[in-house]
Amino acid sequence: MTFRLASLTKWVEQAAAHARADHVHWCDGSDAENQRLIDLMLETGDLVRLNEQTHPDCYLHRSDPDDVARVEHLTYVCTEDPHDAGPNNNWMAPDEAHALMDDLFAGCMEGRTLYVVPYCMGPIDSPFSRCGVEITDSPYVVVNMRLMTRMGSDALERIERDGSFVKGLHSTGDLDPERRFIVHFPEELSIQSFGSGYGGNALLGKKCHALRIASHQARTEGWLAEHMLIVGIENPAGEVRYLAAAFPSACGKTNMAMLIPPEPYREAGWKVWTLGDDIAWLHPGQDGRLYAINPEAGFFGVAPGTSRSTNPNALAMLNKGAIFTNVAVTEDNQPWWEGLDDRVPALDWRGRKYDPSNGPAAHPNSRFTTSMQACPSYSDQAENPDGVPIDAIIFGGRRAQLAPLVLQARDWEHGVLVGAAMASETTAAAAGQVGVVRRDPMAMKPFGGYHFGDYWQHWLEVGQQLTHPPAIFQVNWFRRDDEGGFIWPGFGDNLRVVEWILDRCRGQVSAVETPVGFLPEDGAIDLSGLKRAPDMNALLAYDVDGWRRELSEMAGFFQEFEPRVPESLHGQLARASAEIG
Ligand code: SAT
Ligand code: MN
Repeated sequence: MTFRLASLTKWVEQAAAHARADHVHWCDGSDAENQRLIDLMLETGDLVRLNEQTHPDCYLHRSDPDDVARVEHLTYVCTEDPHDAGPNNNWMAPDEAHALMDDLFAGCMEGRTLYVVPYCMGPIDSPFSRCGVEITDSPYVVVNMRLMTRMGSDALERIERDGSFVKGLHSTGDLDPERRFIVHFPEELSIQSFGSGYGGNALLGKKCHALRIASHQARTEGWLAEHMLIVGIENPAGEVRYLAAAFPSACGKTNMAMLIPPEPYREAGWKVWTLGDDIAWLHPGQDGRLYAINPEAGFFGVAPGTSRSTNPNALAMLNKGAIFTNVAVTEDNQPWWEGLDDRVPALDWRGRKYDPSNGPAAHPNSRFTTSMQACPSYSDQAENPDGVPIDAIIFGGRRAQLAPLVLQARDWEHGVLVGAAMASETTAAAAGQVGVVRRDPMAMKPFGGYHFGDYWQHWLEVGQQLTHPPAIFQVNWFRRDDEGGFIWPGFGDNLRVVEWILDRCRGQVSAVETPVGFLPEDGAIDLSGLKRAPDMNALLAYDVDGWRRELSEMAGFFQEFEPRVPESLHGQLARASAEIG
């Protein structure tokens, strides 16, 4: 490479000098480079080769046992004005954060190689894509970024063309949880992450760039960066409609993104096409519709629970060229996790002889990384630089009670209320207690790069630009009965609900109107072919007292974001409360 952007070269030189890196390596993203890094990690023990017959080119990484999830309490948004970060973020003054991080990075790469990782979020030739460069001392990060983004020479060329990029500086440091910080400077378009090698903390293109920094950029540029899967649903007539769906981490986004239709649907000709499982960048189009691209190029999915019955497409793409993190292995060195099958693993995620008294064999947040192209349901529209038009937006949470299987918002403005008030039980994807209900607006609680009040206002403004806005829905696959069992079968059968959603979008079915939105009429959800009919009365019940409490909790939650909560959200809430009485 002859010419390089001066701002990029200068930043790399400064970072290398400050961290006292032994070598600097500019990544080109080639197969040969990838192989060299893998060989290096096999030597150091950072990777373990898996069974070459059953899983060619697949590797296992065992992380530090204290470094297995995102650390929300150590994640900061550093804006000049603390109010701009909002109560939804931890805030630190930019000067203070720079001083803290400068200290941590000083000399931290002594004896190590510094990798320069140019990447593009989104199709290389899309006007909606945005680039970044991650500096890291972790070869594990490099090989994961190569699967998760368009990484290497093409991205570097685009960066030189664009003249701008998001700066991400990362070091695993000494993996000391006391010296671990993930800090964002949205106003400088930069990220610094120290002390963790885990996915969302270390693969900076993902949550740090494509959500926290991008949501800030999106606000100034008039689009939305969202924690959403993108999926195409093909009906028996061959028409494909696209949906975007937001769920908190570890609530089944990957499964829904590559859903296999249940038997009668498959026979009738329904197909599901995968465009993304985690992040969507949404732009108002010239025609007044909303268009989506997936900024990522790979999946970083939760392994436990993935099986031939729950997600056969995922299993099919995990046989070749996949990286596993913190899963268990069988006697013959195949990756294994709870819910995969009934084999007994030999070693647990820490590499110890498996002993059930130590807990699960695979870490509950163990992950696989694969390229999107390996997915059997990969959509031929995934590389479309213009994105795909979205007919419906779905907000989903994990709630044992109250939230019905599906509900449709009255319109965009009401839909923004539905999204803003989303609640879900916490999962193992973040450090902390699991199973506690918390409000998670638009599933963006951990990922919103600015004040949620401003964010909801921005959603409303984007809606105003759309003459044909997507219809907005709320779903809950996770309702439980008195014995604690799930009432709805979930997984592939979720297509039954999606069919109703698509029918509603096209005005083909009527619905029951309640103060909190539209519910399916009796019998409107097709249950044909189900072995056991679920209790639809329970799943679609409208519990007046429960909703009255819920609305007052929502009002209390919005209080935290005053004075920046948009007037129309108050209006929507007041309308629902008045109708409930
Ligand atoms: O760890 S990640 O942030 O990459 C995945 C997730 O929590 O959704
Ligand atoms: Mn996610």
